Amino acid sequence: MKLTFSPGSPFARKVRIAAIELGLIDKIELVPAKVAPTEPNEQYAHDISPLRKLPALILDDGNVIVDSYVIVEYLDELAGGKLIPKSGAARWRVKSEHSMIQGMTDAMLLCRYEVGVRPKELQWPKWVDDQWDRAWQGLTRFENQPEVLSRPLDITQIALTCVLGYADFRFPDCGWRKAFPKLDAFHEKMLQRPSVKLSIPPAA
Ligand SMILES: N[C@@H](CCC(=O)N[C@@H](CS)C(=O)NCC(=O)O)C(=O)O
Repeated sequence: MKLTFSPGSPFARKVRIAAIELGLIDKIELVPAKVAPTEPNEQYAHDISPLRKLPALILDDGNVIVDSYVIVEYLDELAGGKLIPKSGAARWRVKSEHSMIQGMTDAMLLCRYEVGVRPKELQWPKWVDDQWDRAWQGLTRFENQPEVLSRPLDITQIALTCVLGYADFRFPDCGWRKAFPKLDAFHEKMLQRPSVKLSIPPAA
């Protein structure tokens, strides 16, 4: 299998951490890819995904799985189901938590694109503030859910680690550690895992 990725992508990082935790990383070749808004990558659009987003998992039979959640779900199934509960209330709780963190990560990424990619004269600060508020309110929600932070490893915790790592990477002065001490302690604990440590985004 091949996984398209970039070292700074929080979505690709989630898949990489999951693959390591599931013991599948040796079956996956990491393929660096460059995709960005307003920079058409025709080959990627044609061969991998018309959405031009990474990560994508290219299976040995040529089929492509897109979206980091779907990729993790696929890998989790291959490994016997360790990161996403198989049924019942726990399954829907974890999927829903994960969707919320996915939205928070999307919101941070949109802030990054607005501030770092969009021409200055077209930027809309109120819109950035609104997106940032969604991510921040989401972090507040998880700060107040200590049971999520202390249970056995699952996809919610991996995604939460990745959104916090993305905040460090792109918004190093945002002050999340001071605002969210429980998330800080959780993040420090997660950093003890080799999967988390070796996938930290490089200095921006
Ligand atoms: N829902 C997607 C989001 C993926 C995503 O937004 N990836 C970013 C990189 S971190 C991307 O490919 N951006 C390129 C673009 O939007 O043009 C997932 O979870 O895989």
